[in-house]
Amino acid sequence: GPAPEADGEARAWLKRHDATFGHFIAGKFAAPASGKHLMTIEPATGKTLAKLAQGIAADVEAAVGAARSAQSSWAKLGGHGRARHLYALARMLQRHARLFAVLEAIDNGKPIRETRDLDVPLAARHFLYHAGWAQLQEREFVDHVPVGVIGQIIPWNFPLLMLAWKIAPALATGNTVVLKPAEFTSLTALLFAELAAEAGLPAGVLNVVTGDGATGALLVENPGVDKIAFTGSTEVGRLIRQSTAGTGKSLTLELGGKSPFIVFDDADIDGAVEGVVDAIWFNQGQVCCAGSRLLLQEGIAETFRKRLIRRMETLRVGPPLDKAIDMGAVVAPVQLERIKALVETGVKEGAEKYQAPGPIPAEGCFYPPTLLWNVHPSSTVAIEEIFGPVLVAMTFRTPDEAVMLANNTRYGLAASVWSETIGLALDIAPKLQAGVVWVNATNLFDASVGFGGYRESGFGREGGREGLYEYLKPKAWSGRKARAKV
Ligand code: TXE
Repeated sequence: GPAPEADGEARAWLKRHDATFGHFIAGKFAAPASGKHLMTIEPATGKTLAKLAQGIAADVEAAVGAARSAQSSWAKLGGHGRARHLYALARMLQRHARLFAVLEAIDNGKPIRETRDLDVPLAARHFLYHAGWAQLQEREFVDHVPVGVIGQIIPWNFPLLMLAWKIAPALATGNTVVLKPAEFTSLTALLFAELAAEAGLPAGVLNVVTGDGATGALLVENPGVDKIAFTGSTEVGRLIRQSTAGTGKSLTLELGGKSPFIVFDDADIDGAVEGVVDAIWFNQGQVCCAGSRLLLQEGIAETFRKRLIRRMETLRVGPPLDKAIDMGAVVAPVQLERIKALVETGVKEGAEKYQAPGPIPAEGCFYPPTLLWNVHPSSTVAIEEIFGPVLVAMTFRTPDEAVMLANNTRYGLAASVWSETIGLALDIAPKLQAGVVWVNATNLFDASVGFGGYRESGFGREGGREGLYEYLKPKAWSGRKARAKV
């Protein structure tokens, strides 16, 4: 197969920083106020990768202060001025695409093929798209003003891409940002902040404070923050909603999911099998909108099971920098244990377990592609988000039953419908309670399409025109004609 991607440049960057990082505040690295660090590991090997600063209140205050000082001049720069910076950020990502792709793969455990072909180019595209909006702002968003200082908390499944989803619309509309990346995967955010400063982004416009959930909570509570934008677990989303409820802060939440993947008897079965591979084994299944519940119409269930298992036999699990693998490592030991425990529960509750038979590296956080068959709709694995490479399957008889099963969840992020009868697909799609419905497709994203959930998957949209409104406040103007002086 192809040679593994060389990691020299990424290792050299780590070495240049002695693999020890401060926060990034007001345009430069700042030593943590506590002097305390947390370790981040390389999930594929279990080895320590870097020391990250553990942010305490003083760090958060410094970062929020820097963002506050920078905000009015950033807003006054105007749409065209900010667009120039967003274009520069996109070009910076493109210029260092390989370094970002390799560092992301090492830090997160995901395959280099995905970081190279998806995470990094989609992040760049997000900046390009929002540069376009920045140029249109004064005409398209008349009577709107920036929200101000935005606290953004992101998860570990798409560290760089979630950074782009968060900061591009915020900066485009004249806000400044304090970003708290996930403790497992903060390195590409630190690299981004460093290179953004080199690319001329004014100091204080983007600040990065690292640390665990306690640091995130400090950012949420900081009175200098005007809005919180969060992507992560539903549990933490609920906490953040509670703690911002009594304040003037605005909030958007992008939370968990348990998205249905519905296949009707008349579907293109091979196409749908490939769809499943993408829906649940892309990014080791650590995808908020993963098609994690397979709903099969009874007539094709057995054929589908056989073809899916045959396809699973071809999936390769291995080190992230190996270009021939389909799946890398999950992000951390705690997630691996969580996945294992949920699969055990599924089996105890009556599911049949199939796992891809291919070899798995002995060290590191690897877990095979897994199918739980004959899952009862009320069993734990049919309800809980597993957030790993585990698909649960169940069957239905009629379209009405499919809709009922699909909507039988507290979530509502995405849904996928497979049928060669367009009338059937178009009848089902509007009945599904989800922020996006894909027909004969899955995982289609674009910077121009607002992404977000229904119900406990959260509220607010990222991307598209609607995503920009999340970072703007309407401001009505009215009055009387000034009295003429005589
Ligand atoms: O998420 P957390 P975890 C789901 C998924 C996963 C589970 C646990 O099911 O298995 O959550 O993952 C910060 N105040 N998703 O525990 O804790 C935290 O530091 C403020 C789905 O890693 O939600 C990190 O930066 N911030 C999801 C971010 O929140 C807090 C992606 C997300 O971590 C905080 C991630 C607090 N009290 C997990 N506690 C998706 N929908 O994409 C933690 N954080």
